[in-house]
Amino acid sequence: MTLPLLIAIGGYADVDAVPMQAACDVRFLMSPDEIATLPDSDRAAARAIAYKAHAPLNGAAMDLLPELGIISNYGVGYDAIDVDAAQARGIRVTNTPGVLNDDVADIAATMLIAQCRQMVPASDWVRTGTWASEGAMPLARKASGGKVGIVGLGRIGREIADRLAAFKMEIHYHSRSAKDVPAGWTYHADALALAEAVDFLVVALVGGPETQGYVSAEMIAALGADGIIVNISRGSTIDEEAMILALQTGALRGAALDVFMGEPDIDPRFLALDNALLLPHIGSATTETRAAMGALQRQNIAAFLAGDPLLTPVV
Ligand code: 8YV
Repeated sequence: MTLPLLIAIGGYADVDAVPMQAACDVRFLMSPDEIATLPDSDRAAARAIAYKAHAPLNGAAMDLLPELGIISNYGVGYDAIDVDAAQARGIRVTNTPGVLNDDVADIAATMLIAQCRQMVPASDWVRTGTWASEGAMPLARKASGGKVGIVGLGRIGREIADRLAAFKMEIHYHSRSAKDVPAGWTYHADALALAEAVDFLVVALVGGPETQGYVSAEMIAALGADGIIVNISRGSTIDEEAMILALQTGALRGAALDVFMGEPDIDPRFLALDNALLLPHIGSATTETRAAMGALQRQNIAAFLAGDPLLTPVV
């Protein structure tokens, strides 16, 4: 029996590659640009893409694959995929929601505490011998009891809020509409009003054109010189230029960032900022969660190939 042809784009390790190869005839590529280098016969036969890259996947790439029926994304955020172009061509798109909420929320909450309490500089204080030579570190900023504003109270935003509530923080949030939340949480219809009301902002928006620069220079100014920003969403959701300037000038106390514009080639000015905690997009990066994401990606492809309803369709 001929196996269906699957194009797997991005860095797939054996944990995902082996089960993919059991179900499909797989061509492994690193970026969508390489689709054009496949033999004509492969491009004509390809039924599915398993997508794990962050480079744009646009209509021109889809047009190289006349039998393509599904793009199954490895990740909840699918801003790299031109969903309108896929829909116009009758190509389904799926993502991996739900399975990564806890990991991303764990990272967001701990980034905020770590940034307030200066955990990375404190570790360096010990390792470099500064503790022994100079004594105690400068005092940090209290986290518990602070006012936190969650920008985007979707599935991940809600998990972050629940965790920070356990740190006795006062929860404020902004989203398109008010949500069913515990008593005492405050909804702000206006994002700027949220920034004015809180000490910390945690950004949990979806990426894409609608949220480009959503956390504006004005919001950063409103957060104030003692404010801290955490971002686990996409680099594009914050006006990065304004944030860097605010961090450089002390107009913002600190930032804890797991995502950046142009990652992994991030703006080099970040590297010189000792008030920024920088992580290499590890929100969902645990063995357990990545296994669940890979499984859900493959289940969507299998459902499509079997003609069954997709598990987690975007379109
Ligand atoms: C990435 C993510 O998918 O789910 C998302 O939206 O950003 C991550 O989990 C991960 O970097 C794998 O590409």
